[in-house]
Amino acid sequence: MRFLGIAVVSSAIALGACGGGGETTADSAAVAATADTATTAAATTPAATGAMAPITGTTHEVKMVGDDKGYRFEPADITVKAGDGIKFTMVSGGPHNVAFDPATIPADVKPQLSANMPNQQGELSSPMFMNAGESYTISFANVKPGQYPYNCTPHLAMGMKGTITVQ
Ligand SMILES: [Cu+2]
Repeated sequence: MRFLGIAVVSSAIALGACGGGGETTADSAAVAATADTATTAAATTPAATGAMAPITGTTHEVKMVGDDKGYRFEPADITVKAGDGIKFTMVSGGPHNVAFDPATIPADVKPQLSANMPNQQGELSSPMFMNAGESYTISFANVKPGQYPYNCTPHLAMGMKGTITVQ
């Protein structure tokens, strides 16, 4: 168990260093973790989020709406720049969520996107939101440029979906 613990700590630090753009190698991070054990990890690594990359740019807003015109994200299609985030706010007609179909997300994008989605209820799926005013923010920091389709699981069949383009 002792060896397992050290391995987890050092990989978390190595990922953090990559996310920050640092040049720290996995080897030197492992040495640092071994030398200074758990205190370093506790001070620098958020619990259970691993390599989550915080928003450094603009936070865009998308509404989750269900009314007599149908179920939708407003706007459904949105373009963000590197470091931006999107705040999804529940307006009406829930439950709504924000879900990416894992089959549509490239393998080299999944780990960072997943790390940037707190409280997932399934792979790349946010919790359900029932009450107006609830919101869920996803950082797209360190998510590779590309087009990522997403949807609301309960209303997918009703066309509640969109595309997030990361530049
Ligand atoms: Cu919905």
